[in-house]
Amino acid sequence: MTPLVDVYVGLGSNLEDPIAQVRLALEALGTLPLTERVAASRLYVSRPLGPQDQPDFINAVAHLRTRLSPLALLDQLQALEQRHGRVRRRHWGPRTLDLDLLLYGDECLELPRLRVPHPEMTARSFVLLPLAELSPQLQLPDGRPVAALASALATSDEIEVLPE
Ligand code: A4P
Ligand code: MG
Repeated sequence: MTPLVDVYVGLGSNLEDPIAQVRLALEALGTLPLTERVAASRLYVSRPLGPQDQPDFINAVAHLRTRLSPLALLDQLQALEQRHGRVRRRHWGPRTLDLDLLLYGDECLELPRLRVPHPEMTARSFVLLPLAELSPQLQLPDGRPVAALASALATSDEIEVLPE
């Protein structure tokens, strides 16, 4: 049987009650086949990266352990996006739910449908802050520590933890 692999999934929403979208999706990630949810970060609110004429985003990161292959996991994530009414409109535009596979163990994949580690993650405080919160000792496959990358990027005015 395929071994259990530690994976991290980034969640983002800025349409149709984004807080509820992200909370529901965090629950749903724990019900994927051959997958357990280890932990979920707090919710973060930030200004949109990309076009500014759209609402603020709610973001979070989930830590999962899975026996699914990378592409089988991506299929599950995309099916979950569809169940949340995801409509693909413009690139970097508003969305009800965006699920990005950030890390799949220590694997580096450059497939037509899947690039892991997620190529934008090291530039995004809304990914690095929740990731460092979940796993302060985590390193990228190239050895860079996530916590150091997060503190290099973090500025308190562009991203905040959502009060519980
Ligand atoms: N794909 C390749 N690698 C991956 C991966 N590691 N995880 C492919 C998930 N998908 C991956 O995705 C396009 C294709 O990427 C998929 O078909 C998949 O096979 P998409 O979500 O349909 O397209 P998109 O929304 O146009 O682009 P993308 O790249 O998902 O956008 P991003 O990079 O996720 O950015 N601002 C804030 N504050 N917070 C946000 O969460 N998100 C975005 C979207 C923009 N601004 C934001 C936020
Ligand atoms: Mg995406």
